[in-house]
Amino acid sequence: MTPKERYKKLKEHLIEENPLLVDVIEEYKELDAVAKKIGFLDQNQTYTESISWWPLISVLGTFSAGKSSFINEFLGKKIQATGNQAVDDKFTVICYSKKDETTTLPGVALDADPRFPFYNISKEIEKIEPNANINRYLQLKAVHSDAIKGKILIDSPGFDADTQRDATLRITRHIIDLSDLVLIFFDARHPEPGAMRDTLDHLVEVAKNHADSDKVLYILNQIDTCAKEDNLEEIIGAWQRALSQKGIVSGKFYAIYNESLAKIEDENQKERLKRKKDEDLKEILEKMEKVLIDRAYRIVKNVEYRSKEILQLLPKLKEKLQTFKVRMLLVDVFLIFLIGGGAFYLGTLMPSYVPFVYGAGFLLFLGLHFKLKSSLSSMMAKRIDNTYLKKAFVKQTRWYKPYLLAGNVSKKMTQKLEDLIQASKSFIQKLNDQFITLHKEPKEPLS
Ligand SMILES: Nc1nc2c(ncn2[C@@H]2O[C@H](COP(=O)(O)OP(=O)(O)OP(=O)(O)O)[C@@H](O)[C@H]2O)c(=O)[nH]1
Ligand SMILES: [Mg+2]
Repeated sequence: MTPKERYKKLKEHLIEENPLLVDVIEEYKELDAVAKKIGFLDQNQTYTESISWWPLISVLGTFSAGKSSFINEFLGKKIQATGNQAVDDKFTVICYSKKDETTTLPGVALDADPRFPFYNISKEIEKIEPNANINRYLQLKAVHSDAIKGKILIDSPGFDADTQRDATLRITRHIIDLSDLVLIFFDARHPEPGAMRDTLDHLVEVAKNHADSDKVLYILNQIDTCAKEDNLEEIIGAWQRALSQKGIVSGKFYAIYNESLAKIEDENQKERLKRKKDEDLKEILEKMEKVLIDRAYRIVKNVEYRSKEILQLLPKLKEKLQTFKVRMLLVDVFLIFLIGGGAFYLGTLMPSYVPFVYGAGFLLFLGLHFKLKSSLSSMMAKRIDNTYLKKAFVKQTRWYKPYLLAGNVSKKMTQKLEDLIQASKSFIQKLNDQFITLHKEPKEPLS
């Protein structure tokens, strides 16, 4: 996808799902233009690719824990099959669609959509299974539901047998890395460690070691099943102990159930369980909403971050180019003396060939000049660690570019970057205003 196509597609999706961010695309375009001019980006690159625009919420956990039922409830539509045996054998990526009917697409469709941070998922799968078919592991569902606007949800196959494929684990790991929020579901019918087979251990291990472990929520589902024996506290206790044995001591623990699937006969139990569930579910849903806001801030702040990064790299680039200039000047002076001297000497020996000798000398000079220029450029580039800096240095020292002009970054460009930083700051202000109004407490109804 070319940057132009990407801007266009992003814009189309944002207009539908998150219109607040539409204007940020213009800032990214300007940023891209400056970065391309200096050489920090190639023509086919764009900073819009350096961040994911849709927050990703993944739902993982043991099989039959109620992951798909939770998602259906959240969407207000039954789009995922549910049942008491292992139902899902694929990861389902769920996104918004303005069309009424739900469309299911094969996993490869993810590559063509700028909403997904999955560009490399096929590569990730190919690492383990060279001829793997991505469609075997991933599918995409586009659903018409306001709840999913601006977000991406992933439903996953339940962790069960030890036969779990390596690829599934790899994808899970990749998904945890990419996710803004991870919900790990457990089943109150089997909360004890025995239910956490090897693979689940692995899942918990990955989530636990994640630098950003705040994003993982541990959810004990189907607590309505505790009503019969009235043992909610006991079950929650056993579950938390099992998790703490795995080294998870902090983190967020929730206990919920799906109201439309539960049958609780005892009214007292019903009230008590519902109170617990309502409280916890509210918090989970708030967290799912908050990732949308956090993403918006990150996307806007990224413009500021990238602009500052470029401003910081510019003096370093100039310094490198200055060194390059001085060395090339020395090379040229040396070549002129050597070749000029030689030509002068030959000219005195063969006066009738003077124009020819000087012509040949000039060509020789040009040849050596360009050869040495590219050698010096690649030699110096090799010693530059920062990839952006390296790229810009190589671009500015190409053989055909007049080296005496290299590094002349116009005041206009630095000004543009300063402007972008300011624009990003006022955009943040705009977000603040927006979300403060959204979060305002409703006024007391007049009685
Ligand atoms: N009583 C009760 N049953 C539930 C609840 N949530 C889900 N179920 C039932 O539990 C079974 C499994 O639910 P699913 O939503 O298919 O579970 P899953 O985690 O998606 O399962 P896999 O995709 O197979 O891993 C279904 O029969 C649901 O109807 C709940 O909170 N309470
Ligand atoms: Mg399922």
